[in-house]
Amino acid sequence: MNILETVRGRQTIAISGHIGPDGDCVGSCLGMALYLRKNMPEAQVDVYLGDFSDALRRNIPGTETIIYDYKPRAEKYDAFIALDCGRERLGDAQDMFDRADLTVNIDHHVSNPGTGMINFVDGNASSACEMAYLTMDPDLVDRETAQALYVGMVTDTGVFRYSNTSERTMQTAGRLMTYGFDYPAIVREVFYEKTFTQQKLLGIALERARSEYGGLVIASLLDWKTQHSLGAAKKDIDGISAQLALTEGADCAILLYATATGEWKGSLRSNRYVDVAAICQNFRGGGHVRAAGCTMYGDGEKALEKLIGAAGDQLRKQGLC
Ligand SMILES: [Mn+2]
Repeated sequence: MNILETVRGRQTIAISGHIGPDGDCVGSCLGMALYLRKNMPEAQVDVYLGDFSDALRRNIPGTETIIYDYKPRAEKYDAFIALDCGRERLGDAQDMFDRADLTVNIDHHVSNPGTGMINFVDGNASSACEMAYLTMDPDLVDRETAQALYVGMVTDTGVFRYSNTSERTMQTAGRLMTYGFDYPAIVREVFYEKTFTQQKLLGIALERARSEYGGLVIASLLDWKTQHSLGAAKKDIDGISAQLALTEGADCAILLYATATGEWKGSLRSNRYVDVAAICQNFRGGGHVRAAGCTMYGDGEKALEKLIGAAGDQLRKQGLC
């Protein structure tokens, strides 16, 4: 697909991605918008997205032009480009998509059959950003567009570590780097950097961590008093269980943390053997086999014991302990 040819002559173009936008979603939408604004200066190009993190805002050029209130800035768009999702995850932008004269869908989710009149969907691509770049003429891409796309590639591949990273991914990323932006800063700020509160909480969770079943299960608990004294919010907890799961020899990580209302939230991760979705389904939760969550009540220590025991049961059944 050549996106300039695809939307040639269209005067009003809307761009949007999925609700709860991540780095790939914001990066692909802004990368596309910056590219079209530069190469189709006569067109009105509007981006509609929900809110996202400050780190993404600082590192993706053009976020100040995003329309967050989803109030349509055109009666009916000549073209609508959906990135990083199909029509069903567009949220409040769905109506604009349905009314547009031309709909284009660029995505990398296997589950998306292609919901536009014109589709460019590849379930093997690392990111919507990788695909967006393939629709562009490299000579017409500028540094800002390249930077926006690079952010999305970094986040969706976990800094080129996940199995979705292909030879083409690395070649595309390498090509983007030639446009000359500060790529070490992007990797640090959008992927590795944590707030001081996040660091303190992680430190406390690690310090209190228990190693069970010969190190196969690592578990920790954060009570409400600890979180409250640090002024911590839900987002400060994110990433702790993933960090626990990086312990050598560990298969399953369990973090149990209290919420303001006195309930407990379990955040579970596993590397190879334990099906954490199955565990969480027994405690008002669910998720994926390798990452899941649940809600528990009563005494925190006892709740943690139950989760540890459930992981142990699975490991025992598989003859691992
Ligand atoms: Mn994506």
